[in-house]
Amino acid sequence: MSMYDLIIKNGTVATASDVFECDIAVRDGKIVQMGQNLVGAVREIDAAGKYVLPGGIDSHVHISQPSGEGIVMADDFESGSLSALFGGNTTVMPFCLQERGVPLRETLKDYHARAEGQCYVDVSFHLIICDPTDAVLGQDIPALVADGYSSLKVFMTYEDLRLDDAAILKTLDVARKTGATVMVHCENEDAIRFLVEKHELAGDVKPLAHAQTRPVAVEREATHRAISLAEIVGVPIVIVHISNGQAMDEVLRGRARGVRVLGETCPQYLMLTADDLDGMDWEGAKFVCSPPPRTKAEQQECWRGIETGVFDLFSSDHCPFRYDDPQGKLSPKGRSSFRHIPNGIPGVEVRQPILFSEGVMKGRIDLPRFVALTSTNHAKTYGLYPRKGTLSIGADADIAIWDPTEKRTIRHADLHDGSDYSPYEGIAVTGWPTTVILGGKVMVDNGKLTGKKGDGQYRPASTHPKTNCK
Ligand code: DUC
Ligand code: ZN
Ligand code: ZN
Repeated sequence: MSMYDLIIKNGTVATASDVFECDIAVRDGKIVQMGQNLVGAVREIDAAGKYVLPGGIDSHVHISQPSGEGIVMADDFESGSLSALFGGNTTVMPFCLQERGVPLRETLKDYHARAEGQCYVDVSFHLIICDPTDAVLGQDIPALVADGYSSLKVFMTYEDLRLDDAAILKTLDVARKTGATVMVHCENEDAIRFLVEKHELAGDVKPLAHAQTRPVAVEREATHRAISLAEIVGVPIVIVHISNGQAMDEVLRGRARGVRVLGETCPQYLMLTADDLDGMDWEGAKFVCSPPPRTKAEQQECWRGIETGVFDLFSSDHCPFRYDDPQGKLSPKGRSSFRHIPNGIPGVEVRQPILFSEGVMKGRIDLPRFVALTSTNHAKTYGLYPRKGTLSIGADADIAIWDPTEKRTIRHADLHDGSDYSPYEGIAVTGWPTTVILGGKVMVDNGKLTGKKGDGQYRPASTHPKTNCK
């Protein structure tokens, strides 16, 4: 009888701290041995010439989320998680959007029902809090945090989602008491509305106006305010999808004052610019997301943040809509003004290949930093570590085997999400996760799907440890 279910041999293994040559043995879904010349498995994978990394954790994805009248998100849990898997991920963290007047637990039940039996990767949920009533703050959130929903997202923009400062303070205070982690979308809604009205009055309704009405100052001011509110309450905070150097500077200033601020950025802020929103006809709608992509100079700033540690997290903010679809970017209302174009772009499958190619292969970051930014820090920040996010004895055998020589040009036709385009179409990358293992099961074997939907499981998140990411 074999001692192990699987041994991955001869690979170069990387964690967030080290790179070393070793074999990894797996039994009953867990890593049970790491060492030289391991033998005795039902199956062996020869990873010579490959990198063996923790499976990616994308802690910022939107799947099957209600998106406004007549608009339908392009991914359900089946397509969204399949796309994540082919991009080398083994866990995703989508959002459960609170509905006004509906108990959070009821809404969560709906999301679980939609995810159950459909997923190709493991799933853990964040809660979007848009109506923090006394009952929600006093009873629902504490009970849900204890049950494994330990991260909350709040918005400073979007008319129907935004919280005012008083509500943000109260939500942060509940997080302080319960050990929950709060993610904040930082854009000043009043400033945006002021600018939107001006553009519409002038008849300027094209997609590019989306970027012009959400300038850097809108994000910088809100970032400063969110960090100040966290400082006042005395609680850590995650600033999500940071797009520019001035918002990064607010993160650094907060840290210098002793506030525990984590920063996240996304591929769109490294690879796209506002000019992409200025496409012919309405093509610019394909790039409408918030905060918007900025300038080449701001891309360089974001690279600085990747390289120097301003950013702890690199997530996709995968929020897919179809382009050529009346329920997507080209809805009748979306065609009437930039203001109605659904915000969000797909990216869960290309997040890691883009950072690997542009970051590791071009020498901007090393492999441990890549692993930290794409996996380990997500697990640490959101209560999944050390079960997930690393390669160590006792951890889930969630592993991505990367071929650093694989060259691909990103084409939506080759991707697995439910959208009909990729904002990254035509970008050439070197390196791809060709084999992906979830809980010891080979889900993608040399580029071929071998797992099935339902192999991915729900994983509750804890509030501890709140380990420092860097
Ligand atoms: N902005 C968000 O706040 N969420 C999803 C997508 C986007 O562009
Ligand atoms: Zn957001
Ligand atoms: Zn988002």
